[in-house]
Amino acid sequence: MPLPLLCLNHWLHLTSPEITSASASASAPASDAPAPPAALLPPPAVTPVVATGWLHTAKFLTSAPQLQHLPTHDWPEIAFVGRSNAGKSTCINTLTQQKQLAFASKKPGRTQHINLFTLGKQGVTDAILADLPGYGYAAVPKQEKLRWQQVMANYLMSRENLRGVVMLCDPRLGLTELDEILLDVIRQRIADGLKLLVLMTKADKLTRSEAAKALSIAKLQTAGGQVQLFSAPKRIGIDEASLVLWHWAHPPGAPTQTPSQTASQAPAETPTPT
Ligand SMILES: Nc1nc2c(ncn2[C@@H]2O[C@H](COP(=O)(O)OP(=O)(O)OP(=O)(O)O)[C@@H](O)[C@H]2O)c(=O)[nH]1
Ligand SMILES: [Mg+2]
Repeated sequence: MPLPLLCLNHWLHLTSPEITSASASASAPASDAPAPPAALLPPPAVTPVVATGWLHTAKFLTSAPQLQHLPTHDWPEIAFVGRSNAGKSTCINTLTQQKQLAFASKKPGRTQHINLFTLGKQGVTDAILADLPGYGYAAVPKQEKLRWQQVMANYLMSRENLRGVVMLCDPRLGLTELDEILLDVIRQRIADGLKLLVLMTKADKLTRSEAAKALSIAKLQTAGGQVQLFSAPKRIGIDEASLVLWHWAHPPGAPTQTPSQTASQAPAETPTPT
C-alpha cells in the first residue's frame, strides 16, 4: 500500500489529548464524596524510581529485517521512531541505563533492523520496546529508502499490540516532512487510542530560550500532543519519559503477568543487534 501523501492539515486537525495517567491518577476524590469501589480506585502513584527501575530491566529479545520476521506476542509494544541520527538508540540506552543495548552511532543509518527488547521485573516480561531504523538518511539509495518507509508504515499501521510511539526529533530541525508523513500514517490509530510522545532530543545543544521555542512549535505541530525535551548526556527528561512509558504499559485494570508468561519466544540463536 503506498504511503499516504503528506497532509499537514490532517495532522494539525488531529485531536490527541495526551493526558498522562500520572496526572489523571493524581487527582484525588473529594473528601466528602462516597468512596468508589476498590476496583475503581486509582492505582497507587508510581514514582520515577519504579518507572526507571522497570526500564533498567530491558533485555535484547530479537532483531528482524522484515515485518514477517517479528515475533508476535501479547505484551504492549512501544516503538521508537524518528529520523536517522535523531538519537533513538541513545535514548533507549539512556532510559534502560545500558551502554550498548541498542546500537548508537555517529554514522547515520546504524540501525537497519527492527530490534525488540523485553521489559519486566523479576524476569516477568510485561512490555516490549522496539528500536526502529531511522528514515531520511540522504546517503541511502532511493529504492532502499522507499522500502524502509514502507516497512515502517506497515509496522505502524499493522502491529497489533503497538501501545505507544515515541517519536524522536532533533529540535534544531524540528518536525520534518518525513516526521509529518509518519504522524499522518498513525493518525487514525492515535484517534483509536495509540499513545504518542514526541521527544525533542539533544536538548543539551540548545539554549533555554531555543529549547522553549522548539518545544512550543512542536506542540503546535502535534496539535497539543505530548512533547518534552530530552538529553542523554545532560540526563534531561529521563524521569518524565520513563513515567509516561510505564503508564502506557500498565494502564489501570491491566492484568498482572504470571511468571509463565515470560518472553519464552526469544530465539535460540539470538542475532546481534544492528
Ligand atoms: N549531544 C547529544 N548527542 C546525542 C544525544 N542523543 C544522541 N546523540 C548523538 O547522536 C548520534 C546518533 O545517535 P543514535 O542514537 O545512533 O541515533 P539513531 O536515531 O538511533 O540513528 P539511526 O539508527 O541511524 O536511525 C550519536 O552520535 C549520539 O551520540 C543527545 O541527547 N545529546
Ligand atoms: Mg539507531
